[in-house]
Amino acid sequence: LEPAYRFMARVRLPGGVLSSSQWLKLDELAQAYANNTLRLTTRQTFQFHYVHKKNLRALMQGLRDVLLDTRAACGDDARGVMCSVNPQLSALHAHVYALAKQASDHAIPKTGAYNEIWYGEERKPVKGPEEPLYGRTYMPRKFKIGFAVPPVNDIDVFSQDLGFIAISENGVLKGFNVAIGGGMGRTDQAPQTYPRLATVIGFIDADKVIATCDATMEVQRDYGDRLNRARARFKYTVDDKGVDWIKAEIEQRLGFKFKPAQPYEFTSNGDLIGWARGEDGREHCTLFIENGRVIGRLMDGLRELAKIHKGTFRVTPNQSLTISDIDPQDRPAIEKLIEEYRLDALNAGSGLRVNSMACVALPTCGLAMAESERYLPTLIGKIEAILAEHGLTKEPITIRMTGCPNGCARPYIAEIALTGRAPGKYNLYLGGGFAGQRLNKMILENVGEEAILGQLGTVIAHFARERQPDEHFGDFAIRAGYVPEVKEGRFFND
Ligand code: SRM
Ligand code: SF4
Repeated sequence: LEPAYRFMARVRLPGGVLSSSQWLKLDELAQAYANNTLRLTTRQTFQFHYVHKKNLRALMQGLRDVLLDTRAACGDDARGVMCSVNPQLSALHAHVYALAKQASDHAIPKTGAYNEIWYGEERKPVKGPEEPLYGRTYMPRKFKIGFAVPPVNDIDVFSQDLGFIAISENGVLKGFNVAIGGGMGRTDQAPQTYPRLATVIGFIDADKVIATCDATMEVQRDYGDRLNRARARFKYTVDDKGVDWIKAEIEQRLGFKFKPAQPYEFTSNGDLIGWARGEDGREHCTLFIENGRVIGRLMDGLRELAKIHKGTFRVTPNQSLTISDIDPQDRPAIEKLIEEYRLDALNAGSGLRVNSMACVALPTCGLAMAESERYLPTLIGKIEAILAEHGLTKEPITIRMTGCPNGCARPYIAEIALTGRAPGKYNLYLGGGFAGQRLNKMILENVGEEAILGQLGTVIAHFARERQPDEHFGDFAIRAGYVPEVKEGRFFND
């Protein structure tokens, strides 16, 4: 007899793209082996919760039936590769997504151990090194790669260890600006840990993506801190060694130099909610799924939708879902189900709610110190009342909450952020960039709801009175002097 161990399982799903049959299988597995919900994550994939140890193998084998697995979804390796969801740019998106998928397939560990453990396969003889990139010791820590397609920075490219910013001309991909050393995680009371936005170091042609992944990961593999896990992420290697040194080391391994970075512009890091038509005439509908929780009516409706939908689904980097690639003649049937199950009930929510994200936190996350997913919707309701008083209900403002400082909902780039310190207590941050281009800064430490609403009430009233045309809330918080601008991650705790 042993304790009834229960697990979280995270699927690997590059770019968040899946088919209807995959959706139906995930739904079936959630009912059979998890807690009857699916959780869309901030890195465009699915998590199952409360999977009993005795059911883990069956879950993994069920995933295999639809060509899915959980390889490298966790661990000291290249994690789930992200890719912008921008249905309006069909051809460009398809090209960038194909590269993201290729990068994911290339960068995951090659070990046969996964198949032996989960599928019961016999060990196969391996010619040459089993892990050409990872060797016997893997990476010092997790390593995150993402592809953004401007003008939408939905993947928060500056939070990735290695980010690729697509540069295109007339809808045709030219190549990528490369950004290195982003990351969110920090620890309270440990100023040597901090969030950092990735630095753009140059431009590469599209056919150099895989080589750039290899060279950059090798540099982190060889120089990352293997003694102190709290400082083992690439962002600290970049700051400790210096951007120029790291760039030169990557170039040396690549055998060529980066070209100068090309101009680009990001206008938001949110999702394009609602219906959109791609340049190829196909339709896409993005549903705002609050904090990624697919449960009850939503789960039932999406199951029925997957039974008739011939295109794909795309999990967005903001924990929402796009029903993609709909033939215009199939749109009425999809609309009927959306209406019947009220799948888009929250699409018309306030500008704050549709730009919100919360990590899982309690009750399943062992690192949580405060509520997040289960509390943010209520807190938003209270902030919405303040916004309504000032006629700001539709104002798009990003708000993100996490149950601890690890930053799973990428809080340190939100215009308003809360990270948990203890039950009911949070740090409050203001001043992040609306397009994910600037870190925020703590304004209140370890406070409860009353203090949070009091502070936000003051800033929102001031914003309503004195904002400049088109000025975003985060920009205003800095201009009005509530928080100083954080220009570099290493100054985040100053
Ligand atoms: Fe995360 C650990 C959930 C995205 C930074 N994260 C965890 C664990 C596995 C807790 C644990 O280690 O015991 C959480 C599981 C909770 C649960 O009950 O399900 C967890 N992280 C999540 C998800 C599900 C949040 C969500 O609500 O969507 C996201 C799953 C992503 C995925 O599909 O792969 C998730 N985690 C992130 C992100 C955002 C991102 O990658 O874009 C970050 C910040 C970016 C970064 O890595 O810098 C993030 N998670 C962390 C960290 C801090 C890492 C660090 O450098 O300090 C930890 C703790 C750790 O690794 O030691 C962590
Ligand atoms: Fe858990 Fe903290 Fe990540 Fe939230 S931010 S899921 S509380 S590790």
